[in-house]
Amino acid sequence: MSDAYTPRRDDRFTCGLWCTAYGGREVFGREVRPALDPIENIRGLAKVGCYGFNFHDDDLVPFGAPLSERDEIVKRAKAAMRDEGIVNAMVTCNMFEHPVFKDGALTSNDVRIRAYALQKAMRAIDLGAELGAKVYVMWGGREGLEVEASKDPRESIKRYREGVEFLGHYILENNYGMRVAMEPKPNEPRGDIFLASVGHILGFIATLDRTVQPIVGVNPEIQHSRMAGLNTVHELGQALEAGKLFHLDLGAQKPTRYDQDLRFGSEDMKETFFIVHLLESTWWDGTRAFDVKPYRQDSADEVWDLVRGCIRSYLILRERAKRFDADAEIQQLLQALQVTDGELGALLKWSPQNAKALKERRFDPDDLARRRLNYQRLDQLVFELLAGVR
Ligand code: GLT
Ligand code: MN
Ligand code: MN
Repeated sequence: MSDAYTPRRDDRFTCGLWCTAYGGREVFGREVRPALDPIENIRGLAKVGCYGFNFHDDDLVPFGAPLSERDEIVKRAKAAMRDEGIVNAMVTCNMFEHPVFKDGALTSNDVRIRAYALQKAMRAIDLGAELGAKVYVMWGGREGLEVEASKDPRESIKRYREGVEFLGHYILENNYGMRVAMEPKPNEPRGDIFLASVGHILGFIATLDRTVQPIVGVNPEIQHSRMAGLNTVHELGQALEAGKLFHLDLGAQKPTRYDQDLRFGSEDMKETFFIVHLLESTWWDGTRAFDVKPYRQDSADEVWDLVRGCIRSYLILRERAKRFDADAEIQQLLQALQVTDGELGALLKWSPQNAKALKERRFDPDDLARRRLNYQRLDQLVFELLAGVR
């Protein structure tokens, strides 16, 4: 049965293979669900309405598999993609699971490990290129520390830069047409992870070499932003304004806890609404990617309900975003907030003459402070719209 909240291909919803394959293993308990075959996983995601899937090298090809097995799996994956009409949108490299990465990959103090990490990453990029991935995500889960004395933070960032520049050049050299999206996270699995927020990554990108810089951007994740107690709408807004939002991981999270990866929409509906509103009202031609985990309590078939729920909640909020834009009272309140004056506005652009004119201008701050903003009404209207009574 289809309704207004049935996904279409051009909605471009995607999901990570690691999400639906998550068996429930965590620090206090082992798997609660049987392993999910990656090819079945790709088919399953297509059936619940995904346009694409995202994967780590090791999600598809088991770690250390010989080349013949890799090629065979790629063949089967391509056949499944063709049959089901699903694409590969994003590839990433697992540089956190194997014990070799226990103290970091690209920022390890051991040059042999940094070299091995680059080799593994290049192979992951090749794999993604073969399947058509447009984005290479770099989540440096192990790039951090618990023992502050163990790493010089300046040296670690230099090493990180060397690694990102190397991989950026590799992508350009091969004409893979891929862009790199770096994913920040404040902590977990490390006590502290380098490049903890969107702002850290934007600052880091500004220091990259000029050849690679245009193809490197950010992959914010709602959960990671909320773990740090930040405002995700503002993080996304700044990345968008900088032209650096290359991917984003949608999910839900209670603030300042471990990475919960809850179903999109299941926490903080208002912030989630403004995320959807921002994406829908801006230039955004990327995918709508979910990075979520089933509950440990879910049975094997319920992992598909997780993805269905994410998609449906996004589409419901998108419909609410349209209503917000069409709501006469809300729009009138928003318009009234903007005070414009062409002559004064022109003075705000720097020039020595404008500086002189501004210094001489007379203002009445008490009068300016008296303006009524109507924020009680505005926020109440947003609540009523989201609660479905408007
Ligand atoms: C891991 C992490 C995610 C990253 C994935 C990509 S793996 O599940 O928690 O946020 O996006 O490496
Ligand atoms: Mn993520
Ligand atoms: Mn997460």
